[in-house]
Amino acid sequence: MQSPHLNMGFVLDKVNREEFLNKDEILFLLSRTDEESVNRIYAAAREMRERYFNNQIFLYGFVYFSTFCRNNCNFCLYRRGNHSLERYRKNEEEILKTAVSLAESGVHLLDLTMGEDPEFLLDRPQGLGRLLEMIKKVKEATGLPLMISPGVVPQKYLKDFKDAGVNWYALYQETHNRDLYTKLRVEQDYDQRWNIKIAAHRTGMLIEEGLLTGVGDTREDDADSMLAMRELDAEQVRVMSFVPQENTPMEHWDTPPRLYELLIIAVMRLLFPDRLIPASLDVDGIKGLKQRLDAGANVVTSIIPPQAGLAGVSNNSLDIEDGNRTVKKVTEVLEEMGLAPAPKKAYLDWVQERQRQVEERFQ
Ligand code: SAM
Ligand code: MD0
Ligand code: SF4
Repeated sequence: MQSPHLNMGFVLDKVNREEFLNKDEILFLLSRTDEESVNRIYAAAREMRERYFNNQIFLYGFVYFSTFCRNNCNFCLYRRGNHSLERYRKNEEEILKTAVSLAESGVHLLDLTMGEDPEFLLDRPQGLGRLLEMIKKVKEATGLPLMISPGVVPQKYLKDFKDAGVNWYALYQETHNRDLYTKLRVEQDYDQRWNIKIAAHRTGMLIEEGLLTGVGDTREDDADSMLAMRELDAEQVRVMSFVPQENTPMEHWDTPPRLYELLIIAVMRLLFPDRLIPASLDVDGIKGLKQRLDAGANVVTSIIPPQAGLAGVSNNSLDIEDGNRTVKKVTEVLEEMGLAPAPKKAYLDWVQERQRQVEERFQ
């Protein structure tokens, strides 16, 4: 039951004073459907973004270097049970070439993402050794902050990642409802996934947490996710709408209307005003960028260079080969909105300061 005393003025005042909302208040915001209320929420989200980031947006280049995966997530194209997929695993030279071209195009960070590919996750020297070498070389060649999305790894790997120059460990729970989690991430332990993020944080990496919407999540689940993100104190938080994938158990599910994803982005901004919140190009391509920024996102993810033979995740090929997922195209959209790519130094400073805080806290 929602508390009857709640109204937009009360909740947005609280947000403006940067008091964290309770679950009822989060649910109140997530339940707004009338245009006027929703627009007020977006406007408040933009105001909060401006308070901490002015008009500056961070751009993330994305290198999905292996589409092999030992897991069988029901929503994902790369699940091991999908035998109709042509998979790839890029070699070091290809990865470096893509990384350098993304760096030259002006991204602020490189996100090295993979399926849980044993070729890179087996104990050293074969698997992990190869992954660490690659990470170090990308760091050396580009000098950019790095994010990795390797899935769940043995805890003893974390320090190696940190020492290799990794700044961010991204790992999304997708939902914080354990029953729903079990249906989505089949045969994967909830606590193991949760705990490795905490361990990564303690090792001194920044962490990204995320939720997937349109997969059977209720508003209450999503409110719980916000509370979990707060508990985790993740530096970057995200939401993506589910996009059905051929030859997967969820292929006949609908993709949800985007209004709800946008509302979640805005509510995240109100709850976590000084954190990073992505607008992913992987869900609706370049045409979906403006609305996500209008909802308060301040990072553009899944920038992918054409002609590198790389795939996205939820939209494997959308906008890639026609060069629509590039810094140039994204910058055009930003400028139309009175926004701009942040100076390189602004992003470096942000990451450095946050990492300093994390290290201080966990020392
Ligand atoms: N394998 C690693 C993992 O699962 O953590 C990293 C890569 S994984 C493909 C990255 C994220 O993509 C998932 O956590 C999920 O949120 C998102 N994703 C996968 N399939 C999706 C789909 N069909 N629609 C929307 N998002 C999807
Ligand atoms: C994205 N496809 O940002 C990427 C991916 C992994 N750290 C990020 C989900 O949309
Ligand atoms: Fe593998 Fe990640 Fe896809 Fe799950 S979401 S099947 S772990 S690539």
